[in-house]
Amino acid sequence: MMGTVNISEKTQALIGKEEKYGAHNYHPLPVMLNKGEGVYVWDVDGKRYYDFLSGYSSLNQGHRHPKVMEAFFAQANELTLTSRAFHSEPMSEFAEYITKLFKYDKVLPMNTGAEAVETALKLARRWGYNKKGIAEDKAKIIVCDGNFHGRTINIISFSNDPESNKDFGPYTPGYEIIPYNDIEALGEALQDKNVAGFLVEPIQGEAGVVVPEDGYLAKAAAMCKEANVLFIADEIQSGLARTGKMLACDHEFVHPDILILGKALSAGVMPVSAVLADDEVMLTIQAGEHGSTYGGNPLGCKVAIAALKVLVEEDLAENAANLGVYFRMRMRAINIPLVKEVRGKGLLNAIVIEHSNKDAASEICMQMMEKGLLAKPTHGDKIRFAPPLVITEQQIDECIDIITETLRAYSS
Ligand code: IF1
Repeated sequence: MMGTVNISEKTQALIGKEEKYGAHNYHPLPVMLNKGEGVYVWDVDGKRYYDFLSGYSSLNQGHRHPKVMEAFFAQANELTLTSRAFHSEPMSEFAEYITKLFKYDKVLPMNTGAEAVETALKLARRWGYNKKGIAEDKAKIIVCDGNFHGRTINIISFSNDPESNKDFGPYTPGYEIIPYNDIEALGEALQDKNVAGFLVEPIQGEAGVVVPEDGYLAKAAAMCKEANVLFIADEIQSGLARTGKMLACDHEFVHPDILILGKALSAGVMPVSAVLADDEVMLTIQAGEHGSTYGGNPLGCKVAIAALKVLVEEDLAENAANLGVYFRMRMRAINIPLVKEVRGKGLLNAIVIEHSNKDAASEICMQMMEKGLLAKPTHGDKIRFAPPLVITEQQIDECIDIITETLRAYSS
């Protein structure tokens, strides 16, 4: 059942303004925020909410983490952008810090996740031609159905979600879609000698937090090695402590040939993304062959160093692992038909809603909003729960009570 959600005059007026002057490429919850701190956000009427979306896993360190903000303001007062036409001290520091942390020879910094994915695909193709000897323009990249890697025309060319790619054609060639979590299908696809890379999300976020079976990533990585194909991990959403390890690949001791990071790499402060690889791959791109105006800017580099240090020093992966087990246990204990499945790893979780009303997940999110918790449905019947990783047990208990109360009320 749908209770009426009361929206203040102030919020309505501001929503009206955004609708009038802003593109309609999103359908946000009817909440108007103007402050964030830690696990909380506040609306224009001063109401406090738990943020259970975390900017789609960009705010792993929480809103405005003090150490990240300190780094931001300190650098903002010195130098924000040089372009890569000139060296900058923060870029040198960032390059050393992140490559040593993730054990790669080099990093190529970009801004958005999609730009980093595009960079990884260009590197894979370059490596395919220059190192593997694939004939010009014949390189193929294998991807999985249900993938989400960004919104550029090239990336949506290999999406199988009509919402992402309908009426944006013609599409870029050179991609093959195989079923996710299907090692036989990967084995088949790897027979093709023109395959340069396999691009995969260790856990599919947008598809509704789809966790592959144990061993899938390790087997896939081994098969790629055997077939002389680059294993490319898109850890933009699953990485950076979100799933209970620094990288989701760490759960299976997989070291990707190309690692793609974004989102929480800058703790929700500004766009910073990065591609990491060893020299054999990374040096197939030489001076003037790729870049970006803001890629590797001094401000983003200092923010990213601080953001990564927070993850390490506060051991947020450990907190995500422990509270994730607790969260899924409590969710499963609700045990009502409305909740068909509870799935996830660390603090990247989702429930699958089973109800005759197709808007049930949305209505449940509206009612959780009323009770002070913000979450969004994904792909209709799933609700993703991804709080900042700094959340405490006491806070998550309060959130579980809100979720449980809402689900039980909706069920009755
Ligand atoms: C939207 C989804 C999540 C990502 C992975 C690359 C990117 C993303 C695994 C691109 C971005 C964002 C984009 C945002 C909503 C959100 C999202 F619903 F779109 F799919 F999280 F699941 N790889 N995901 O999750 O990074 O260019 O956005 O920085 O476009 O609506 P970006």
